[in-house]
Amino acid sequence: MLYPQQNDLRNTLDLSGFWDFRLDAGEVGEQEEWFNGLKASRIIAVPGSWNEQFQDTRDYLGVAWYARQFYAPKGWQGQSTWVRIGSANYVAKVWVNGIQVGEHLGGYLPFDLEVTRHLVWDRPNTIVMRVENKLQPTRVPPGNVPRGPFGAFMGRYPNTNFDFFPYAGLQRPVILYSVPPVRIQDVTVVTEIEGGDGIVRVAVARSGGEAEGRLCLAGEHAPGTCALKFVGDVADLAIRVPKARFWSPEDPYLYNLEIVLTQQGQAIDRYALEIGIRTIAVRRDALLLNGKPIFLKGFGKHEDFPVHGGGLDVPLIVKDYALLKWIGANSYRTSHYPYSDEAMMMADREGILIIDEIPAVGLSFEDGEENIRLRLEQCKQDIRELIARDKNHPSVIMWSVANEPMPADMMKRFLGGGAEAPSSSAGTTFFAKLFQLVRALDPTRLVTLAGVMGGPVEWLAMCDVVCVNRYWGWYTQSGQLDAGAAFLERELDGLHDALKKPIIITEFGADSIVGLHSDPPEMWTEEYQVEMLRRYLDVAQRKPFIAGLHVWNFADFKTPQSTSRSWLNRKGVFTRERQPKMAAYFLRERWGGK
Ligand code: GCB
Repeated sequence: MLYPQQNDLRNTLDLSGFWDFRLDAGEVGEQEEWFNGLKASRIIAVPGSWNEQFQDTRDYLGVAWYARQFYAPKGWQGQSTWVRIGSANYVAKVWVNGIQVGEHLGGYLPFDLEVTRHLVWDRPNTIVMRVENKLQPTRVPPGNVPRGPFGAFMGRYPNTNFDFFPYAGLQRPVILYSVPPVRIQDVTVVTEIEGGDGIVRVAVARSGGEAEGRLCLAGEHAPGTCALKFVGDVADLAIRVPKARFWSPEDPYLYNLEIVLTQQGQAIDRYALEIGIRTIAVRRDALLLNGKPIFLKGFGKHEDFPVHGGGLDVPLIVKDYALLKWIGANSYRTSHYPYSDEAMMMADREGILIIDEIPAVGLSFEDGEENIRLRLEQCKQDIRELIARDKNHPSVIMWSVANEPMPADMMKRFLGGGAEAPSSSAGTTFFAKLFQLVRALDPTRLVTLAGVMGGPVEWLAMCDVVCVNRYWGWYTQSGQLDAGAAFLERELDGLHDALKKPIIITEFGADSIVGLHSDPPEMWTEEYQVEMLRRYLDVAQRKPFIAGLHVWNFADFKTPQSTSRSWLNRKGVFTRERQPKMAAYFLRERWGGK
């Protein structure tokens, strides 16, 4: 799952741009062979969600078809050609020149399909995709959950089991790429620190046949070129970098790693990566980056913007990282799904620490074993794909396997503030499996889940760092900031006594409507938002075991319609258009932003 790269031996062709698009509400497309090309179509932009590009597709969550033509460059003949779909939300089937080449389940993660045999070289090729995004209880994230805690009592439309708009379609680039027949199949980089030295462990997997290879690590005190020795199709190497320059938010220094495969001394494949030498660990109450305590300041975010919806928006990524720096943040969580490759690359370069989350938001355990099993399978697939995609990013320090999974008596516990004995055994088994899988796939990073108010403590006990989302003073103790803060303080002390681990408050915040003011502060005003954040920051400052604070949310974002949301979730400290609210200036002062 290497990100496609252009160099002298590999090629890429970005198929972003205008595609043909057609809704298929009656689901007749396959029968009528739309995979050969679309008639009566309209133009749509890829990447981008279909929901905001037209008025009639805003709430459409069914089947839709995408098609376009492309020439395969003749120079690619003899190579192996693939198509990489960055994200198709939620189910995709893909045809090239009328032949089905693959399908994929799950949004927000890329998949690669080999198309070499199906290409023509002397006329245009046609690529067609059928994408379907129905909200279903067995999907991750789930929707239309019978008796779901949200749909049932809040009446959301669309009926998601989560609090963001279920944007659909081809939301990230579709890239055609070619790689040599004998090639670098995968690269895994793990780093350690010994005294002032860095140890860079590299595993290179090759495929397609025999080849020798070399690796070049360039950067401060890096040793340069080393030979790769393959045993079977894998070459493992440990490189010592004396007096290495360690990657951190203050100094996000990246080394350049280049891997070359050779046959009779000739380069036949090449792949380059930017890597950071760093470690992440927990010791008693502290989160340690490169052996030193680090405090996370940042946000939960969303990929959300007018017109683009959840679609990749590169200027927005640049803008958001500039604002993270401006406000003095050093981290964020990819709530509630994996973000684009581009967002992760920027995090490496800008020195932003990432809690990388799979789309497991709104999980519940009340709808029978079969549904739970199907969601478990999807979560496992998401974990495998996410780790395969993001394992080499120094910015990624923690995997999050879920956001606010809900125990059976969720609403009672939520409103009562917890404390009762939990009825959570189905969830406990479920998460034990996910934690085990993550730790087996990547023992070098930390694992967590973001716990809901009143959620079971035994789920939090599985985490390396305890992450909790808290809204005392908003959803409960509404209008009573001091009562909320007092409750928070008691609860945090209790959690720490019970678990003896560092705690990050991964969500806290209040909605505010720009320009709405009151003194004394009332809910929905900018003052109330500031005062709520102030109280949480003050409580955290008194607790040495608090390892981080992630405000909910970085920016206002679109949600399904409901009585509890005024079109957007307005807990952003920036507006949806990225203008600062009072809360942004407050945080900037507290966090020492530039
Ligand atoms: C939460 C959820 C998040 C919501 C937020 C809110 O606990 O994790 O998805 O948007 O609360 O604003 O209610």
